[in-house]
Amino acid sequence: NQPNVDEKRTVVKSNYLPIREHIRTIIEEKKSNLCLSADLTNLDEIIELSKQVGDYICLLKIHCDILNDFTMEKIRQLKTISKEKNFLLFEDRKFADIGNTVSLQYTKGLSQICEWADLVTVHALPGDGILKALEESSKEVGEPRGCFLLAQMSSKGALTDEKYVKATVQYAEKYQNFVIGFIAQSRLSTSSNIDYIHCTPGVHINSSEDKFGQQYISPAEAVLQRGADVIICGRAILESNDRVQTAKLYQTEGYKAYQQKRQ
Ligand code: BMP
Repeated sequence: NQPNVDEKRTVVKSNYLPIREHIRTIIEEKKSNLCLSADLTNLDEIIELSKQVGDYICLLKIHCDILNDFTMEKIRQLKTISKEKNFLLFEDRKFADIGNTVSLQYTKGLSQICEWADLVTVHALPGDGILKALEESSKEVGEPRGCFLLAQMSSKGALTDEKYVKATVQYAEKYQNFVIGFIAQSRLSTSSNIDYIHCTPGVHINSSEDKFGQQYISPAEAVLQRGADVIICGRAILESNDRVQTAKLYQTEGYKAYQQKRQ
């Protein structure tokens, strides 16, 4: 006997913190505001890596459409590790279509993202129907789900100008339960007192750019100058000689700045 939607919502209320609060709690408990961007093409490798670095991160971000060996069984294994190690799973899907299509992309197909991803990324470009559709679909699962709206991108030449950012913030305020924060390069001013979580990608200590226009700043700059709560690091860790030690380094650097900012 499957619980109906209302019963599932009761489960959500009784067992889980709202997702924004949950992330803040993880950050404090684990002393980590590091999101590892595990941009690898092999899910088995991500599973192994998550066991090694899971204690040092608050979020694990993946791109499930680059995985050569994606199966629901493997992604459930990753989900189990995320619960054991207390980090949230984040699919960087960058939804950007009309509501009806994104709702299918979110819940159906080979990857059934909504079933396992605590968080996803969404572009505001199509208008706020995209958020209505994703939020509605998210209520079909028995766990809290949320999204980050892409307000500003780290890549050179991004078209996210001031007007676009302003409109994005307005959508976030309209869907404040589902939109838990932003992917951004600066602290965005909002008209409510909601503590939106700001995540900043493009973080690297030893590099300032890549050959395709990615632009990097240091963890301290991301947090203290740009106002990030969470730093997103991919190749800085993945391409290092020792992924575990480097993850610990970014954890330390990121959290030191996070504490400094919140004092
Ligand atoms: P790296 O640290 O290796 O440059 O990877 C950054 C990650 O963050 C990638 O997964 C990319 O898709 C994502 N990202 C980004 O770099 N800039 C943005 O503005 C938004 C992103 O999601």
